[in-house]
Amino acid sequence: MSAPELDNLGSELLDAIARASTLAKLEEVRVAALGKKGLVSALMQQLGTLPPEARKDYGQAVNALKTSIGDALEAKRAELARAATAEKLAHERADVTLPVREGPLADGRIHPVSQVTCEITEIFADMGFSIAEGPDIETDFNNFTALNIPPEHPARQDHDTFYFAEAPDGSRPLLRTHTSPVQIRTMLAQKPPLRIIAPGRVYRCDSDQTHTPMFHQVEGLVIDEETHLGHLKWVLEEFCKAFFEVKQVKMRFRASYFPFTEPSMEVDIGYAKIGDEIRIGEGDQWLEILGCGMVHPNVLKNVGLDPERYQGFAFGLGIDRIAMLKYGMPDLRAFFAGDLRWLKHYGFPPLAIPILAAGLSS
Ligand code: 2U9
Repeated sequence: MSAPELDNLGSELLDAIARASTLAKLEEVRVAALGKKGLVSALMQQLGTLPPEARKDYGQAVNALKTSIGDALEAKRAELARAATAEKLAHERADVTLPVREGPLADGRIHPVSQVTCEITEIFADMGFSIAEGPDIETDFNNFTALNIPPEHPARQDHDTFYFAEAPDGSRPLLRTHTSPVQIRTMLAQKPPLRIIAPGRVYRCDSDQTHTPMFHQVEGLVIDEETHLGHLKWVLEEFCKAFFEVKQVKMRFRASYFPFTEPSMEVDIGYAKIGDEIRIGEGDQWLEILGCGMVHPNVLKNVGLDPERYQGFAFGLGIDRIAMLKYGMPDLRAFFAGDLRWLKHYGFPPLAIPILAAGLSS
């Protein structure tokens, strides 16, 4: 192709570029001109057929054509893209006054058990307790024997334990019936002084209006050299005041029996019933809310602590029950039914994180 012919071709291509009215049409022109099987490639292939002295000029001319077509294509592409944006801006409108669409923060709810567990841990953390956790599947030793409940002890029957099949070594794993094995593990792993609470799921083969086969407990344990009942009473009283968000509480400690504590006590809290509402700290009625005592010397011995040197107190309470009491939820079984209507009604907004200084439930 001669130089004037190349010039002609260049003008035609530039014309085609100028006429392209859409990005798609421009792309067609680009492929026809610069694509692998396009015009410029074909021109380059002719290079070999020319006499050697003509090749340099021809090559330069084709390259110049390629550059000018490339530049024109890019300029046109930018122009068409600008025009497309301008067209969109002219016709599409965003109403910035519309309310923001509600996301998961508006719809999601925290289960009352999670919320109350959080409230309880916040209170004890403030008193210097650490949070301890352990597995749901436990050994017989950690759940019973170490806690002064030997194999033939009648308390084993009270616990309605879910057992797994016997292992080849004759041991029988079980679902923990209380969170006490967490304290056993902690005492075996750490040296006193100890100040821990163990919240978590526990399992008993029991199901009726007021019992579910899985429920939640929090237990506490303090072990030191001079720990006594006075400390226990103070801790529980401070806990009740903080949890029920009242200035005063009336508490009654009744002698009781647990294999793992001696002496053992059940604790009642004073309340008044006004209509359907229960007011803690007022009135003259009593409600049992927790159990406690001084850790039995046998339990200390079982984890290798000298009861002559160390003593401590422990307590346990049911999270589900105390949640029902604080937030006026009448039916325990609804807790685990997975009914979204219930959760919407009784659940907590995700960012209502309990903070003592701000008032737990405010
Ligand atoms: C160790 C030593 C002692 C934990 C204790 C209770 C009393 C208690 C019940 C309350 C209602 C369980 O949820 S509930 O059914 N718990 O009354 N728990 S003392 O004593 C321990 C724990 C661990 C090593």
